[in-house]
Amino acid sequence: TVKLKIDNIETEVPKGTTVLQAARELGIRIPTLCHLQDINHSSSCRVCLVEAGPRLIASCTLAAEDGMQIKTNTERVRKARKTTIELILSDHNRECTSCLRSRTCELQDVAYQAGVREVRYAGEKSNGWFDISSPSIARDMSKCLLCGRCVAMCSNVQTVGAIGFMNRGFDTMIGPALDKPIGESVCVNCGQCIMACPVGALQEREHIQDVWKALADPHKYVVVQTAPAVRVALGEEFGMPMGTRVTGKMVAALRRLGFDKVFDTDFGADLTIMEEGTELLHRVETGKGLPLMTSCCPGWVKFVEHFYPDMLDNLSSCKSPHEMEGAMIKSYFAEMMDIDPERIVVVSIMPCTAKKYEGERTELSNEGMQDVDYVLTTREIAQMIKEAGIDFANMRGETFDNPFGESSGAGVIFGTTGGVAEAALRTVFELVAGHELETVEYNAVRGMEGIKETVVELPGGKIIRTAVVHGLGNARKLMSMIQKGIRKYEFIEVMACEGGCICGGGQPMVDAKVREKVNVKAERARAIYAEDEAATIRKSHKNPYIQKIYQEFLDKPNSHKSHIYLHTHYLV
Ligand code: HC0
Ligand code: SF4
Ligand code: SF4
Repeated sequence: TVKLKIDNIETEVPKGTTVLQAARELGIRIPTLCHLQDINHSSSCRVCLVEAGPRLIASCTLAAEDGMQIKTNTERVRKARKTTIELILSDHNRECTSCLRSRTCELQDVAYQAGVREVRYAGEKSNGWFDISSPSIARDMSKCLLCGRCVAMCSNVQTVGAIGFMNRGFDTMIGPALDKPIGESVCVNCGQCIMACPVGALQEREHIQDVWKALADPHKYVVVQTAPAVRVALGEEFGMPMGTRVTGKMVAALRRLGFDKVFDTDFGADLTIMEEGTELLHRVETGKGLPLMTSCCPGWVKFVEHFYPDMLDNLSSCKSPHEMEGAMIKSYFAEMMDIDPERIVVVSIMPCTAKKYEGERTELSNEGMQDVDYVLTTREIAQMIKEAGIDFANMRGETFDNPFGESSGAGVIFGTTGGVAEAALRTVFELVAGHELETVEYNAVRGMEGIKETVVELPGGKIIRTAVVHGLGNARKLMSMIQKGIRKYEFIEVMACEGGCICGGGQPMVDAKVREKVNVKAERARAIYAEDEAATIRKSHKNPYIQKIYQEFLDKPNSHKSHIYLHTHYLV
């Protein structure tokens, strides 16, 4: 350990601790913009200045040393911080009132905390490009601070490297190489760069107006479905504590917005388990196409297309749950209700920006109709609820509509890392055994470790070695071990975002300083598992509406009809 004094308070911290951390532990809040715990340590914004003897120095990269005397609150420090922030603001598009990060903007917060009342410098504005070339991600370069948080996220955590620093000096910018539009880069649309951005420079492509328009059109039959992870995060947008489950309130609010039916994507997840579990058993029996890799995360699918095209056949042919559900809404449900499917508009509420891209993929359509018409993020639906003047926090809970309203606990855990694997094992085991089993929970695939493994022996002796990874950097490590032959598996679950969909690129923003105190992944995952425990049905094949859809429409898993509607093939 080392001993130092910060603002005359003596403290002892482990060697390697930064002055910024040491100060925070003493309850001294040094403002920062570029610092993102465990991800970005570039000291590029220089807002976190402190006095170390005669020097003014950035505290986020300054290692605490024995005998240091640090001052964080002198006239000189306060003035220098203010000047730094004013200089950042001088080159920033300050249309705050109409910015979608108004309220969650960390630059606003830092300027407010520092007491900035004027911007004394008239900066020349840098590149003001608004890039909407991607179906998922919009870049407003007039707001970029060059803090580098998005670059660190995309390169170090996700190992995609779609964006980086370009040029030097005043012309420095962040973007894809050669200043290409992001839609033409290797970006996989995960949106983790948005979650890292402290301001409104990176955003989702908004589709709120399209959905309002559809809702107002009397000729359209507009149905909505909600992903598992949305119900454990949406409350945060309305001031509720992280990890609050708001399923009932969410359903009630959606009904109030005017959707004709409010369905649950968890039903689609149950359907996916039936199809993918059957596919897994088939591959294990024939020994072909192993390991089977999950295909429900469109960020991961695009990652495979770009970086591991020779393993495309290992991806499950199953469409993702919300796409399966969209296909069933426009066929089975349309038939049942005698509605022309061309009139139906399917809106998916997802924690994810990549789902916007997925929704537009032509592989996910049928007879020229997209399975899903619009994808809105958790943040966008919160915006619509606010625009409609709905008092969300005080709503009385309601339940989903059938036939896609009933789901199992297995469907809901899809929202967290390990959930798809656990849900699949619950069903696959019983399909093979032919009788009910006590085991419901598979703890080995739970938790936030980067790579998790479990081995399950099926009745009859076949073995399913399962690996679960989250975060594309971890996925790259796993793929490399598989390609080198160091590891062998039958089944692999990959979610592009660390933590799984609960921490997807469309979820409520969490301030960098909150992330230092709260384990966002763990809080939201706890809520997901609580939702599963509270469910009366815990296994997908026990869902009576799943049994019904096979009896009335699909026949059996992997049937000819399910191949038409529920499966696809990615070719690149
Ligand atoms: Fe997910 Fe999904 S679990 S990808 O993370 O599989 O977005 O929540 O909706 O489709 O069900 C996201 C979350 C989903 C899908 C489901 C899967
Ligand atoms: Fe990188 Fe994901 Fe952002 Fe694309 S969406 S630039 S892959 S972090
Ligand atoms: Fe989207 Fe979930 Fe994949 Fe993240 S992990 S890209 S939220 S599907």
